[in-house]
Formats: sequence, structure tokens, C-alpha cells
Amino acid sequence: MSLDDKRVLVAGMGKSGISTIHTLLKIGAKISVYDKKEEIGEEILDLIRKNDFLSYLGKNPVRLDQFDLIVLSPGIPLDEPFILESKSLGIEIIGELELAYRLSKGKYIAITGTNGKTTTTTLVGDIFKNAGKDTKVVGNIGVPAVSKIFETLGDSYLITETSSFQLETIKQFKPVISALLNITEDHLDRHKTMENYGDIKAKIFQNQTKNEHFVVNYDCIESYKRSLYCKANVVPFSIKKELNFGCFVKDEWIVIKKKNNETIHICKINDLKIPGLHNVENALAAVAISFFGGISPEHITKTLKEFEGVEHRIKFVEEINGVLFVNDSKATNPDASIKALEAIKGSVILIAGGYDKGSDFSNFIKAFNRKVKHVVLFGETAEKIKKAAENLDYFNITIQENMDKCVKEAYNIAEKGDTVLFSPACASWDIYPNFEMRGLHFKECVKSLRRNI
Ligand code: UMA
Repeated sequence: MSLDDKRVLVAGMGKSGISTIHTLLKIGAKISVYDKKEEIGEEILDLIRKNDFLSYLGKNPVRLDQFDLIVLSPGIPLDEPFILESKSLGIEIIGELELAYRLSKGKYIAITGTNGKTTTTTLVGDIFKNAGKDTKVVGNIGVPAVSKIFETLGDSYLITETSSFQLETIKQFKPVISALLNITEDHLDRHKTMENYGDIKAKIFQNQTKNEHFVVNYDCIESYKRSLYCKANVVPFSIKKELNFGCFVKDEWIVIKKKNNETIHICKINDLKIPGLHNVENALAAVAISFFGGISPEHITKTLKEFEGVEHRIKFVEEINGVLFVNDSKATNPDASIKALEAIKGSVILIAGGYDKGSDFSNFIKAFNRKVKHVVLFGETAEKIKKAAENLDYFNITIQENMDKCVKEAYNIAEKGDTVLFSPACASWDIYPNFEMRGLHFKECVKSLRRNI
């Protein structure tokens, strides 16, 4: 893709926007920038000053026909008025991932799904690295793909955690392997309906052909039904069923069955260090992706046995007087928190609440199922979750005004052997810039509690 002298508007001055600017500067595009916020970071202000970019900060871009291309950050919804107007003027609008795809030489392995993306992407990244492949782990995981394109060669792999926000703006993006882990309710404030959200997730395979693979969760109807429209080789995985072809669990072993009926044993599910059945699913997906991506079973087995999971996802923090503290800040929707509750053994004091994405919390509350002794809520959704719980006759609820108070309250209620689980079931954006900062704050509050008791 030649962008020499093309007039490009980079929209959104977060991680994606900054990486896009650095990339476009290297290839000689004429850059303008937009962000709905007037106050943006020093790094960008510096870039704007040094390069004399035309900038629209805190105001909509005008004279849209002055642009040949708009590169959108994933956080910007497509129904922004200036985006709609640009579309009607015939200006090409793509996302940062699409730009990365068009400019890089490497092969993309793209992993999407409501939950499990980060764990599966990290695990696949580790497997490819351990097998000696030149590997970049990128995407929604926090590293814009565009930031790595100048480091990729034809035989490099970009293992890409791919969000629905990123998939909305792909056009030519064609991964050698795509994967759809599951579809449960999330991001309805942006995507409006579950059908639309699922269809956006399925865009991950829209450009694939019979030369590529699509790995899909056989047990998730919303995901599997969409594979009927897929032209790539469909590789199902299942935690519930022995399949004629694909990756599944047989006699406590993770196995792959090839089309010629050959069965390959990878490892026992008890060999996995990551907790919970949902992590067995993530492991099955990672095995299928890696095996059909050409990695030997030996490398897959070795990495699977060593993998300890990712930060902020059901991670033990510490034990204080017999009470365990677990950080699951990455649970940004109800389903992710349900998975965490299923994975924890024994009684739980739950800390939850956060940014309101329009989620329905009734299944989350039903999952408390005698395991959750008490829930301490904070953030924008606290009242909404409380109401939903009371409607389902669950009354052991406290609302607190901040994380520190939640941690103290949860500890006071907990008895020896209980787990204080921070699994918010909501995004972090009501109070924190991201789930990482929120998780770090939870850990700090736990540490401060230990120092002060
Ligand atoms: N902005 C606007 N107009 C808007 C919305 C945002 O101008 O309508 C501006 C904001 O003021 C801000 C900038 O855009 O300055 C932020 O851009 P962004 O929201 O796209 O965030 P980035 O920093 O570029 O991070 C994005 C992803 N963020 C989102 O999708 C919201 C990160 O995923 C991703 O790690 C990063 O690119 C690198 O690829 C985060 C996320 O929350 C983790 N993802 C969602 C999720 O996992 O649920 C999808």
C-alpha cells in the first residue's frame, strides 16, 4: 500500500493513534490528527508541534474532502457524525489493524471471542516463540499491530488479539488462521444487538479461503453457527464432545484428531497450570491454532505444561490470615466473571462493579449459587447490579465508594479459607483508564491492608 504524500487523518490519540502516526511519518504520508479531547498527552503535542500537523483537538475535523484516508482508533464508534459524513464523501475509512495488515509482511493469526482472547493469544504467542518462530504478540492485548510492522519479515507471525471494535474496520485483513472462542453478551452500548455483535466477530474469517484455517468453539452455538458461512478450513474444538475432526478432551487428555483419523495426545488437562474449565477451552483453541499453524505437538505440549496465565486474569495476589485475594480485573463483562466464580474453589466474597456497557447482570447473579457469601459493589453499575440481585432474592450486598473501602469491607466479612475475588463483570472506564490500572490498584489496596492490620 503506497501512502506516499497521501493525506491521512489519524483519529484517536491513544496507543493506536500514536503508533499510527509514527508509522505514517516513516512512509511519508501527510498527517492530520483528531481527538475528541482537547487535552492530550505531551508526546502527541510534541509530535504535532515538530511536524506541524493540522490538528482537531476537542472539535470535529472540517473540510473532510481534504483527506484521502482516515485511520480510526478502535475506541471510536463508526456512527460518529464526521465518520458518517466522510463515508458519504467516499473517503476510505480503515482501522489501525487494517493499516498494519496492508503494510506488514508477516502472517497474521487472529484470535477473537468475548472472553479468553488475552489468555489464548498469550499462550499461542508462547508456543510459537518456544518453537523458534519470529513472533510478535499484538492487538487488543495492548500492543498496536502497526507498531511492529517494520520488525516483521515474510516468515514472522503476528499473533493478534482481535476485538470487535477492530474487526468493524477491517477490509482486506486475512489471517492465515483465525479463531472465534465464544460469543456472549458484551459491548451492546456500541454494537446494539447480539446478532450484530456476533456478525462483527465473524468478520474475522470474511476474507479467508480454503488455504487458511478457522478455529471455532463447537460448544458455542452463536460461534459455531457462523462457521457455516466460512470458506476456510473449519477446525472445531470442544470441551464436551469427541469430534470426528478437531481438538477435544478424551479421557482427561487434550487430543487432536486429524482428517485421516490419526489422534495426537497433547497433555492431560490436569497438567495445565491455569485454573478453570474455561481455561481448558482456551488451551484447546491454542492447541488447534498452533497445530494447524504448523507447530510440532512436542512444542505445544511443553509450553502448555509451563504456561502460568496472564496478569489480571484470576491471579492469586496474596493470603492474609487465611483469606486468599484473587485479582480478576480483566473480567470486563458478566460472562468473564461467571467463569472466574466457576474456577474458584470454596466460598467467595466478591468485589464487582464498574463502567456501564448496558450489560444484563441476571446470569452473573444466578452464578453466585451459594458460593458468593457477600458481594461488595462500587462504580457506575453498583446500583444496577444491586437491583438485579435483589430482584433475584440475593441480599448480601454492600455498596462502597472506592476500591480501598471494598477491599477492607470484603476482608472484614471473609472467614479463614474464603477467597476475596475482585472480578468486576464491567469495564474499568468509569474510574480507571484501563483494566490494568484497576488491577494494580486492587493489588495495592490488598498490600496496604496487610501493612495496616
Ligand atoms: N476517542 C475519540 N473519540 C471517541 C472515542 C475515543 O476521540 O469517540 C479518543 C480518546 O479521547 C482517546 C483515544 O481516542 O484519546 C483512545 O483511543 P482508543 O479508545 O481506541 O484506545 P487506544 O489507546 O488506541 O487502545 C486501543 C484499544 N482500546 C479500545 O478498543 C477501547 C485497546 O484495547 C488496545 O489494547 C489498544 O488499542 C492497542 O491495540 C483495550 C480495550 O479496552 C484493552 N479493548 C476493548 C475490550 O477489550 O473490551 C475492546
